[in-house]
Amino acid sequence: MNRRNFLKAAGVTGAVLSTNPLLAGEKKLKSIPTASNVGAFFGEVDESGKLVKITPQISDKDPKIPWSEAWIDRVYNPTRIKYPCVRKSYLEAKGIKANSKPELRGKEEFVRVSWDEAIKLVLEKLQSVKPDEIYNASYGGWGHPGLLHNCSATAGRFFNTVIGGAITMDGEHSNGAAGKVNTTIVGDLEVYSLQTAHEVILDNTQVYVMWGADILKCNQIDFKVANRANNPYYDKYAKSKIKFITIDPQLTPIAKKLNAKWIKIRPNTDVALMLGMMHYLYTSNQYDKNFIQNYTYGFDKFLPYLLGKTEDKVEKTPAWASKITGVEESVIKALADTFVKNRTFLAGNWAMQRAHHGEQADWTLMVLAAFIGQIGLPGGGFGFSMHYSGGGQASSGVMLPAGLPQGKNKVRAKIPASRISEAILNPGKKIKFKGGELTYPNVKIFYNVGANTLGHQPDANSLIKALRTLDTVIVHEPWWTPTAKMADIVLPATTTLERDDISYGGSYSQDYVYAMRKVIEPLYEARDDYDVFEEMAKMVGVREHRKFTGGKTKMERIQGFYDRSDCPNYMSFEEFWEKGFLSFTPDESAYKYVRHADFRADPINNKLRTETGKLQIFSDKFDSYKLDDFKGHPIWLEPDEWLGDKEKTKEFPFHVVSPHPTYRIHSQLDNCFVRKLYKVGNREPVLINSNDAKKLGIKNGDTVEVFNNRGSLLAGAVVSDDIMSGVISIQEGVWYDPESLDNPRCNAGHVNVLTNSISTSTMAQATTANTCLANIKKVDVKPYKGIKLPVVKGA
Ligand SMILES: Nc1nc2c(c(=O)[nH]1)N[C@H]1C(S)=C(S)[C@@H](COP(=O)(O)OP(=O)(O)OC[C@H]3O[C@@H](n4cnc5c(=O)[nH]c(N)nc54)[C@H](O)[C@@H]3O)O[C@H]1N2
Ligand SMILES: Nc1nc2c(c(=O)[nH]1)N[C@H]1C(S)=C(S)[C@@H](COP(=O)(O)OP(=O)(O)OC[C@H]3O[C@@H](n4cnc5c(=O)[nH]c(N)nc54)[C@H](O)[C@@H]3O)O[C@H]1N2
Ligand SMILES: [Mo]
Repeated sequence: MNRRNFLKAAGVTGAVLSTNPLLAGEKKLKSIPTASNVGAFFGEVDESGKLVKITPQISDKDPKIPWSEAWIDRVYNPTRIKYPCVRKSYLEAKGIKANSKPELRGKEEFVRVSWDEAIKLVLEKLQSVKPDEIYNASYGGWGHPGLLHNCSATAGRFFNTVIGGAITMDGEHSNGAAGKVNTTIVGDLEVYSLQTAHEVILDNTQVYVMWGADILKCNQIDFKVANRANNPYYDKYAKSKIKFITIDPQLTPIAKKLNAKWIKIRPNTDVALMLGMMHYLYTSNQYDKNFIQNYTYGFDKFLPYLLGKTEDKVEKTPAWASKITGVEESVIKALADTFVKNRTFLAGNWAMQRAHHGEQADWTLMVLAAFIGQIGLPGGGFGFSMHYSGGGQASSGVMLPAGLPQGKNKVRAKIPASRISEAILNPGKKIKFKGGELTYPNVKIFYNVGANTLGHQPDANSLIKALRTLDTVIVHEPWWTPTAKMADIVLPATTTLERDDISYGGSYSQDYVYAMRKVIEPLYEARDDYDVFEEMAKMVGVREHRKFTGGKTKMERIQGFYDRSDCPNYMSFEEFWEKGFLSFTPDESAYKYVRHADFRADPINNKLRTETGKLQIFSDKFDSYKLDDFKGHPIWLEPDEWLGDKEKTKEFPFHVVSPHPTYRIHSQLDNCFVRKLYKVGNREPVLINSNDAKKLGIKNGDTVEVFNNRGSLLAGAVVSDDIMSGVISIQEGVWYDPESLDNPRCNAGHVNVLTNSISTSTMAQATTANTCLANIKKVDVKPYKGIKLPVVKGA
């Protein structure tokens, strides 16, 4: 088959099939290789074209949890959006705000409309406003890891090439605080950088500190295609002589597996703990003077602060740190002794910077690592991504294309991740940001593709309030998520199994390219986001259509991505597409990679990309911003809500942490059978310490209400000794489900009805989901039947 014919065959019918040897006996099933952010697998399809079985590919190193298998339930799920829908009043008012009753968003029924009608309505609306009045709420890329159909890429490309741009988010939820400061401090984001290889850790590390880093749970999925190849390493870790320490308000399963010593820390107080350790290392003369002198800048400007010789006159002693953190003074000293006397690796998490003053967390940890002096030594120093997308795996170093280019956005206005609700409610308001100023734009249209904004945004009730003031809310979604329910116009999207794409994985190992082949035909009236955007581009004009497609078909794009990959084991695209993947082995040297080894070996020629070429304990640039809540060197600042606040804890005595879910990607998979593995009475579990539970008369399995001034939720109690007293933990990502139209209490346990929408500081303006106090009590309520679907008239 020549290339052109092949493209035709694959594009039109998706009919090139391969045989999976594992299924030799089951002749009737067609086996189609594909991949997703929860793993690579073969979709087994019966004669009627129905997906009936999932067989993991060999690259999936731990298919125990039914991550991939869940796709069957997910694609055929009753929560699928079947048709384009428009909110009733919006349709009747033809989208005119004065009559469309925006306050009824999320409360009113929908009406089924044709695709032609829906697309016309969307496009007319977009053309009735200016690009800088449209907020493109497509976020990140957790919806879909394909290079073509990535939701933010398709949406971004549409707005930039066809509409004249749109307002976007500045920063991100994952690393919003660190992301704005780490480059100035060490010349690199660090949070996404290549990590010291597992082999180096196993051979050299004596003490491994999981500084809130959940290296097991968070590594089960991948921003690209998950391989779970970290899991076998953890078996080796468990058998090794490495001494593990976990600093976390809760004892994670991986900490248990690695027999880690558990340091129970009050949430949001890590910076104080680090300062206490540094004070001790300095006064006991154990800090690494050589390292400080040769590899860092600004020690002399930081020291007076550490020793209490600046304005605050507070010496940051271990005793001082103990009062703040709840960690005993002797333990703080012992930890610091252990760190300097052994080859110690500090694995930092991201959750501690997703908190008030989160900018300080990574910075202080890096300065502590500098005091210890092992940065750049095999198995020493720090890493901020050992828990993410397979961090620690050797990298093939193969260059893989970035995906569909978005083009240039002519709209310059952006909204920091934490400020979305406030910005919608206060157009024109000025705030401080990154040392400068930012003016909120005037958002009229909220356009959401591939994000569950009502899921991910802290203080959900303030977001709901804001959304109910807008002119128009448009959502593309495969499923009736809480965000889709809040829309005026809902467009049903295909899932990854209903279209062709290409991706690679894992994010760090970069050792596989995957054909993400279409396994089944689109269900109901679902369309690819790409096709919807292309259709609108066509309606705008020939030029715009050409700009959007670049003159290429989808299949040509996919092959183009493949051809641009710099693959050592290159095979023809046809062969690759048939086989489903292409793999390459990293070089020997990749297994020996030590982060910052180059800098350590030669700090002059391999200087860091910072103001001074060194690690900035002090930054003159930051200092020049003259901010109250962010200074030239790391500092301890009390969080807005924390267990050390005597006043606020009277009413709300528990600190709520909201970690990432064990069996979901955020809100994804909340609608499938996997929920049976962990829900309590059909609701999200809340982890509570056994002594706390006893005092409150709460037993395992009880339904409880968790509440504060921002909102309340119902959850199922899990009484445990794996969480410290005073802290409760509810995973993020539950599908928000208000008890009734007039009662916003969340029946399903969505933690963001409780969380805080204040920002980290006037520097990064990042989100602070982990800075949250609440109270908890046992309640007697009706059983929860599960997600309610909206009424769709005419369906
Ligand atoms: N309390 C609290 N809140 C948090 C966090 C926390 O730690 N605590 N963490 C934050 C972080 S770090 C993140 S990254 C965010 C994540 O926030 P999101 O990225 O918004 O989370 P997801 O639930 O993964 O949302 C992806 C959405 O894309 C949809 N989707 C999948 N495929 C397609 C497709 O092909 N087309 C379309 N149109 N849609 C598709 C899915 O159904 C899903 O609704 O949450 C943040 N929120
Ligand atoms: N299974 C799964 N894995 C994921 C994701 C998912 O949704 N599901 N999401 C991915 C994404 S988008 C991201 S951003 C990363 C998130 O990576 P992280 O933000 O690092 O992960 P979290 O699960 O939020 O938190 C990890 C641990 O931090 C602890 N913690 C909370 N507050 C504090 C604190 O103040 N101090 C200390 N020391 N510890 C604290 C929590 O108790 C938890 O055990 O995970 C990625 N991996
Ligand atoms: Mo994230």
